[in-house]
Amino acid sequence: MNKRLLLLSFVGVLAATVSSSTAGKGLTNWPMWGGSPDRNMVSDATGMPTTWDVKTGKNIKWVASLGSQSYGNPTVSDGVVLVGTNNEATRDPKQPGDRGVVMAFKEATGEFMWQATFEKLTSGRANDWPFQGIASSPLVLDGVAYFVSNRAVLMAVDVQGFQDNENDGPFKEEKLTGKNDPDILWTYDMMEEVGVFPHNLANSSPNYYQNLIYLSTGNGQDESHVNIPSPRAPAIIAIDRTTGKLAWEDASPGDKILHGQWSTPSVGMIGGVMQVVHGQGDGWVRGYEALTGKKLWEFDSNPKDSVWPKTRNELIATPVIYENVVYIANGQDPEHGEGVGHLYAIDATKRGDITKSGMLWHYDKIRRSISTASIKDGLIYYPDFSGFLHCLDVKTGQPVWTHDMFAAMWSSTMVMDGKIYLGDEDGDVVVMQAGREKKILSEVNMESSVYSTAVTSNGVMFLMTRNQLWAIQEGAQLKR
Ligand SMILES: [Ca+2]
Ligand SMILES: [Ca+2]
Repeated sequence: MNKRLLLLSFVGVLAATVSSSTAGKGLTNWPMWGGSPDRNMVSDATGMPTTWDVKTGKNIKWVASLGSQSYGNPTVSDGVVLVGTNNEATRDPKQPGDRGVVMAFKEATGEFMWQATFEKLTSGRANDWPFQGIASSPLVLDGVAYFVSNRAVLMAVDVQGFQDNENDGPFKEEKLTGKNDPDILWTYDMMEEVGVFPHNLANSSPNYYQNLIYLSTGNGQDESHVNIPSPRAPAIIAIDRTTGKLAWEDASPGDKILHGQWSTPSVGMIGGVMQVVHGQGDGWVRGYEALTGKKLWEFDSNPKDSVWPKTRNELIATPVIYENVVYIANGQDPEHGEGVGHLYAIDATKRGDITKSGMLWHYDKIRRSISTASIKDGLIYYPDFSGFLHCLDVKTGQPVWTHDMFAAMWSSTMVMDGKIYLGDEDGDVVVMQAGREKKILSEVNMESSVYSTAVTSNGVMFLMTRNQLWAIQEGAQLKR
């Protein structure tokens, strides 16, 4: 390749990276958690329905059955929808019992394509909690799906499985090679390779920049909730997606991990530097130079006088990167219930300990939150675990309005088509008008808890409940 071509292809890489996070998001695919590396929960899709009905099938295109608990948010790419669930809707009697499962469906019809199932770790619930399935939302890049199994293994699999009639490599030793089985390319076992001790479940949704895949490891305490078996194991790793080898790692939380590590990394250009931003188990948010892993800054999300677990929180939400600023709220494992929370805007162009110097604003009227922000037209929308949706001015952090859903929220808003979509534990999905004026357009009950966030592709909204995957489209009619 001559120099000019090399330069052109480099510009091409930059252009692709920029376009993935700006115009056209959610129009023809939704290839990762958040739809783009910055994880901002917005879509450019238009013509989205304001209402639909799961009983009559109005505005429903198709529905697919999942296991009994589904936490791996849908991603859509290459005509395939991928979700993480458990094995309670056993599709293959030869793969019985409690397992983590990634299922693949045809985007157009909902027809089941293939599944990857994983037995539970023999070390038990300290590392791999029963019936939680797979809580990683797959990343699809160049026809390859990357996700973290319940066994804390990063999997690289062919998004078309064996339905392309080809066993793709380098890995070709699959025991199951039927048309409904997964075609594995390579794997990376975080427990074996870097000594990670996942607390309850490794759940990271992979992110990327150029050739690197970024993951939270899930390293944490053992069942005593005092001891940290692997304090030197990394909190975050980067894996080269061509070789499947470790590129860099960082273990900054060390023995200060409060509990587990379930936040997932974001990637974006901040102050001219491509950064990976990660909420870690000691309650600090950290930023790294994407290609080298060099730590650039760190920010403590807890007041200095806070005490775990009453007032000191961990970070489960995903940071959102928007115009050089990082937005994230802290919170706790849903099992810990409700409590005080904190939402921040962090100037990530600063360096070192930026807890003071990088704090643009701090909003302390939010409760514990595990949700991720939507930022659109000067406003930030942020749900909390106590059931409130907060709308703030994104520049000042001043509250604009709040809305009470009267049920716990695990999921995040999706802002698109001038509307806000948000589901709760009671199965209610509210559709509100986006903007400074608070207005409810409709509320739909899904007859099952909504723990996931709506995503879009090709004019269709995909919404997962605890046990079903719904394809929702204006004008569609499901025959029941
Ligand atoms: Ca294949
Ligand atoms: Ca293979």
